[in-house]
Amino acid sequence: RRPILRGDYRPPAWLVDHVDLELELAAESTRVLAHLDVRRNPEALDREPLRLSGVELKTRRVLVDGQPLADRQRTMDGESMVIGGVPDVARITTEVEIHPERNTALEGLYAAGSSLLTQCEAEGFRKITWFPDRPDVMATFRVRLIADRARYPLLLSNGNQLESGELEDGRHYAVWEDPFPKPSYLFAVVAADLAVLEDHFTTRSGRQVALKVYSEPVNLHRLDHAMASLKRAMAWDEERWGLEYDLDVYHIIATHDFNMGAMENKSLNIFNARYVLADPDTATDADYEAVEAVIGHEYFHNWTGNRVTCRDWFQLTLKEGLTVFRDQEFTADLRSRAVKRIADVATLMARQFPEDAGPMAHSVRPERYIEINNFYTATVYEKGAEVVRMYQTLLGREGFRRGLDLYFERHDGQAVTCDDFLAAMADANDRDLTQFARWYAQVGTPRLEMTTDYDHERGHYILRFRQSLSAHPDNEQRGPLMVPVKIGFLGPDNQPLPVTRVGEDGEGAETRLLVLTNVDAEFRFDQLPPDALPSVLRDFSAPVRLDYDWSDEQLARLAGHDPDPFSRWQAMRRLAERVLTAAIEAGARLPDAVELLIAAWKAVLEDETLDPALAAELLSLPSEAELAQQRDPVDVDCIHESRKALLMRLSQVLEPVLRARYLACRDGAAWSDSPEAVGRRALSNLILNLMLDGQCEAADGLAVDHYESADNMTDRMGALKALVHGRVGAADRALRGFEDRYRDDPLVMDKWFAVQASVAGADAVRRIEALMAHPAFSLKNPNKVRALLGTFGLHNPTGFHAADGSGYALMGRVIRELDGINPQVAARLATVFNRWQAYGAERAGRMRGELEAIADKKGLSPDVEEIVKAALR
Ligand code: HT7
Ligand code: ZN
Repeated sequence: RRPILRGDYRPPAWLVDHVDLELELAAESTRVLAHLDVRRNPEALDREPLRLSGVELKTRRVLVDGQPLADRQRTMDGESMVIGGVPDVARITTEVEIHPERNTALEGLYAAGSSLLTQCEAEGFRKITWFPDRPDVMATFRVRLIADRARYPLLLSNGNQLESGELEDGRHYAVWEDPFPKPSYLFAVVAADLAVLEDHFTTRSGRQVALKVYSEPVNLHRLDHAMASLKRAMAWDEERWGLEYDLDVYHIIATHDFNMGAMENKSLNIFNARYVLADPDTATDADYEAVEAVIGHEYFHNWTGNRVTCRDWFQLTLKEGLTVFRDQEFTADLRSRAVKRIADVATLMARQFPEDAGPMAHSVRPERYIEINNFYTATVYEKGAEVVRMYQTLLGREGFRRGLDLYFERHDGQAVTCDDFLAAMADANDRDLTQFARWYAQVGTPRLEMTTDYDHERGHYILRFRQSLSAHPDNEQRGPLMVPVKIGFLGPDNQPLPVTRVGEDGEGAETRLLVLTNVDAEFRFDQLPPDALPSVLRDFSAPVRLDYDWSDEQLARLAGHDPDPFSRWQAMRRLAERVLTAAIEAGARLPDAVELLIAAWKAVLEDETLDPALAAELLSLPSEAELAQQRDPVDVDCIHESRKALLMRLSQVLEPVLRARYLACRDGAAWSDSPEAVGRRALSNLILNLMLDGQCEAADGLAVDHYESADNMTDRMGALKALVHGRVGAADRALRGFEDRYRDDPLVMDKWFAVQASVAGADAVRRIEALMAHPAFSLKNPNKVRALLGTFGLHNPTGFHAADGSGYALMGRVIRELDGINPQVAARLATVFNRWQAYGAERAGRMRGELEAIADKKGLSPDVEEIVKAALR
């Protein structure tokens, strides 16, 4: 298959001003009647015939201005129907039949339980009707829905309801109209029998908005947190950015059958139930936070994505990077900014850095794709958010706000590009950001090498930087990036020092921003002692890898005393990585530097003034998967043994301190959603798991008590994980009890699958096979696939990489079968083989064999083919 290239973009030859749709909905067969008011685009480059996309549509008729087409007027070109001889302004009518129940790809119109739902981003609308299905074609929609009233009492589409009423044979209808022109990817329909939680929100300018959150009736009592989150998001968007909601109703629908997290369809968001349903008995604190963040994210898209949308799919980061940045800020403003920043950077490093170093590496604005669904990636989303954050770092909060205001002023109602966003930021601040544009084009994680020096003659402390890009063909012509680097210094007494650049007057601030623009950069500072300790890349001010030769002792000082909490975490991570790397290289023998790490941990554990949630972040070790990323060849078992040895040492040496902190955190532990309680649960569960890893005395009993006394899912899962991963005798009973209690709750069963899928060791493969036969498991459900197979492939290195290749064989089999069911999900799963070459000849050979077997499958989807071929290249 040939890739689609960004450089080949052409404005659409035809525009659609308005769409009238009628859907006669039934699970087996749905009839779709569409009238499109089309006209030639005056800005088109050529006079091309009208081209409509359609996939798996049974076409009944096609009319132009009410007249049937002669055969020669209509030809097929791949997924496109090309219609010649259409007047420059015309009405195109099509009638098609589609089959929601057979749609296991969950894209287009599909059956989810007893509901019918749509998913149109990126290119699902073409599975519903013939249409120029590209985001720069924006139309108003009027939608008439017809269905059996008993099966589908609820009929929803975008915008406002104009009418509804009864029809014969027990059917009913509803008519919806969306006054905002929108691309087809934001279209949505829901036909269902669901319960609703209703509330309302009054916007700053006085608009009364009805808020409706829907789920199956059994889950009605789990919708309050979603509703509260939505109201918080609406208020925050007004306060922080001056952005108000623009319609009279906002719907959120929860479904268990969904390929991704959620979808921002105009006024009719459809959500994976895991990002809607929450109560203390079934949702962990992390789930609560994720619900709030994803509800916020989809709501924020109403401006960044819907009102101003993307011109083409190469610009995806325009809406996703910006909206992730906005949701990160939402959580940071509502909860702990420090903990949120650390968690976001940890995710970036764990998920995006490997993508940047892997076979599918791409820039945040990709240059080419075969299947756009494969580009909803950590690079486009999370690195894209870092790019947006850098604008704010460079321009300041106010400058960034000016830029965003200008962006909306210029582009409301338009489909635009990342260049338009950059131009608004530059123009609103009178800044030349030409060089900054390279962040959209470069591939891989840039490297910054730093050295320090002291000019004794002049008394200058010197920082020197050299930046470099990875050796990717797309980087060959690139010059240096504009890199914002926040720095500070600690004095010999570990106190922050004021930072003054040479030539400046007065006393500088304790954190300063340096802006690198050349490959080599030098910065000189006054009034610093030669032994000042540099703290660099505070707040992770740019998505780069920073190399500097801090000594172990210096890292320990930064971990204990840096005023920037992110930098404390970063230093702690570096120190732990050093200890682990040395251990891996010495056959799982810990180096002397472990003593510094133990001391740093002890200080954190004994610091009662420290937010326990921050303490939990500081005490989290890099995972086996993260350690593997940095190694070639990867010795899976030695990494596992080394990490285990470190956990053992830390927990045994620090046992009294751990136990004391654990008990302090558990004191008065009745469930509350206060940040303080959430932090204490995070820290106590971390310590509990550590004590089991370290086989501390009586830790089993502690875990059983923790499990049995839990009045919330965070503690129940924390203890279950400790028991199961610690292979404690009581684990089986706990697993059975958990299963009995939650067997009818798919979201909680996902946790039950995941906790077992991540148990280390070669026997994991048999366990996974047995769990795949469990009645609650289904390959048709993406959440189940992610919970069991995604966890196994990504978070269970010793199981997945079992020396006999059984993990690979299992995964290969699953991917081939899943490809016929749901290519999008199969393609995601196939990325587990991405670094196959790094695992030594024997394992590499087996993994390559599986990749080849997948590539050879007859009728392989483009989704999986693109991933697998990139890995094999
Ligand atoms: N914008 C949404 C993306 C999305 C999606 C993409 C491809 C296939 C299925 C999908 N479901 C949702 C989600 C978001 O980023 O807000
Ligand atoms: Zn999004």
